[in-house]
Amino acid sequence: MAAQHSILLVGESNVGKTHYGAQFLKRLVVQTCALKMSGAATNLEAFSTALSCLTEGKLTDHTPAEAYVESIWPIVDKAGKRAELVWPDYGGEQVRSLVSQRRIPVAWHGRVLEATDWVLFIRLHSLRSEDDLFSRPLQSFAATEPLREESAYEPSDQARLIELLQMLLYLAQLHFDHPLHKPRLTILLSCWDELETKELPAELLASQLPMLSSFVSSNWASPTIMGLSALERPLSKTDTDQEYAIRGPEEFGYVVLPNGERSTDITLPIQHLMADET
Ligand SMILES: Nc1nc2c(ncn2[C@@H]2O[C@H](COP(=O)(O)OP(=O)(O)OP(=O)(O)O)[C@@H](O)[C@H]2O)c(=O)[nH]1
Ligand SMILES: [Mg+2]
Repeated sequence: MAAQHSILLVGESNVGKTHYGAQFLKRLVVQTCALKMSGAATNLEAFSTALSCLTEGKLTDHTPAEAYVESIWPIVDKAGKRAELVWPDYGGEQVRSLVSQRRIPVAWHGRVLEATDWVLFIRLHSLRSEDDLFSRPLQSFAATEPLREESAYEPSDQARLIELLQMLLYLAQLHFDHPLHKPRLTILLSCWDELETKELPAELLASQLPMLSSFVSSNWASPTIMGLSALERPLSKTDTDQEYAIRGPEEFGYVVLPNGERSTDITLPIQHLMADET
C-alpha cells in the first residue's frame, strides 16, 4: 500500500501555488527529478491549463476565489518508495478569510485533520514590513497620535500568518506541550528570484519575520525552511518568453535548500517529506 501524503498547501492569494503545482507536475511527467509519476494522475485540469500557458512562456490566471480542487498524483521516489500526493489548488482568498472571519468552513476542517504534512507558502516580496514592536523601540509608539476611530485595527502581515498557524493547530487539536513532530511543517519562501538575496532561507525568514520565525522554531521539532522559485523569473500574461517556449518550462525553476545550496529539482521539498517518514 502506498502511503498517502495529503499535503495541506497553505498560501494566500498570489503567492505562487498554481504555478508551483504546474511546474511540479511537469517535472513528474518528464521524469528528471527525485520524484517520478508512477501511475495515472487525476483531476489535472487546474494544472494543465497553467502548463499550457507556461509552455507558451506565459503566466496563467489567478485561481477563482471559490475554487477548490484536489489533484491526485501517484509518485515514487528514487528508493522505490511510493506515495499518493494529494495536491490542492484553490483561490488563496479562502486562506485570508479563514483568519479575517475567524470561521472555518467544514471542508477546510476536514482537510486540516487529514493532512500529513503542512506546506506554507510565504512570498516575502509582497508582504508589508511595517513598523511594529520588533522593529522600533516601544517609546516611539507611545509618542504617536492616538488611533483615530475610523482607522480600524488591522494586524500586520506577520501577525496574520501566525494567527493562521494558530488556527490550524487548534483545528488539528494539537497542543504545544512538546515541540511538534507531526504534522511536519515546511515553509517555502516563494518567488525567491524576486528577493535577490544570498542569505539562507531560515536566516532571511528570521530577519524579515522574526516573530513568525520564533513561533515556528519554538513549536515545531524540526521545521524546514526553503526558498522556491517555481518560474525562475517573472513572466507576463500577454508576452511570450521565447526561451521558455523554446526550451520548455521544465528547464526553469529552482529551490534553495536549508544549507543555501541551489537545486533545479523543485520536487525536493516534497521528497524531503517522504524521506523523513518514520
Ligand atoms: N518572479 C516570479 N514570479 C512568480 C513565480 N511564481 C509565481 N510568480 C508570480 O506570482 C503570481 C501568482 O502566482 P500564482 O501561482 O497564480 O499564485 P496563487 O498562489 O495560485 O494565487 P491564487 O490563485 O490567487 O490563490 C504569478 O502571476 C506570477 O506573476 C516565481 O517563481 N518567480
Ligand atoms: Mg492559483
